[in-house]
Amino acid sequence: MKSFTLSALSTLATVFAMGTAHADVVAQWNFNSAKPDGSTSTGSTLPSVGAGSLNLIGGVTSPSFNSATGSSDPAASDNSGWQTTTYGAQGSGNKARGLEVKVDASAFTDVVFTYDLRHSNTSSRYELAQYSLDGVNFIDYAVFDGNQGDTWFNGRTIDLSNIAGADHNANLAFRVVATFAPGTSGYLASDASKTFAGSGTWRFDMVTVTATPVPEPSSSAAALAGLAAVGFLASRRRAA
Ligand SMILES: [Ca+2]
Ligand SMILES: [Ca+2]
Repeated sequence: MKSFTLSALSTLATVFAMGTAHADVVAQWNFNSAKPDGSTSTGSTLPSVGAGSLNLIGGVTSPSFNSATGSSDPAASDNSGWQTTTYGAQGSGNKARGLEVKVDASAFTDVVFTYDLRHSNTSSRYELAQYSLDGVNFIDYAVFDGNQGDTWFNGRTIDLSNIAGADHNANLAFRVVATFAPGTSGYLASDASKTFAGSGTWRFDMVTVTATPVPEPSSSAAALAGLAAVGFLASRRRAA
């Protein structure tokens, strides 16, 4: 009986641990109309899940929503992406123009930012992903290569799970900005046969922040109380 009880306790503890280790969506933008309307040229920049802020920076504009067929969005129809343009002229605006996301992750650990991006043929081939722990100062994370025009690059990832200061952070921010070709002072076009143009477009979809929620004190207490009750019953059985 004792070994059975210990085994049961162990199983319960494992279930409890698994229950608190899953990743939640802190904020997500799928850019689709909140209510599908059969048109990919209409959509929304409000979070489709969770809460956070989404902005274009450095003078980038968004003239429209467009079809995001080819992104990782599971929507079977009415799948829109956020079309963005007005990037820097050749040789200007390096690392300054793109998209910015801010979230309150004070109740989370192991924060991961992901997005899908479709480069137009004349848009900047290189995208710099950055993060910020204070919402003001940005740190370069990685340069991603969009080396094909009119092609979706899905699941670009900034993983902050091993970054000191990223857990329980109320001022986390992420940026995806156009950057010069590495080691040069100019942009390259995504399609090697084309000339870069600031009027080229980047189309975003599935801009997502996931993280592991910190257990609520109440749910932890309830789980511990449950374990204590099992232990109490077991001890009664042993005593009987
Ligand atoms: Ca729509
Ligand atoms: Ca979409």
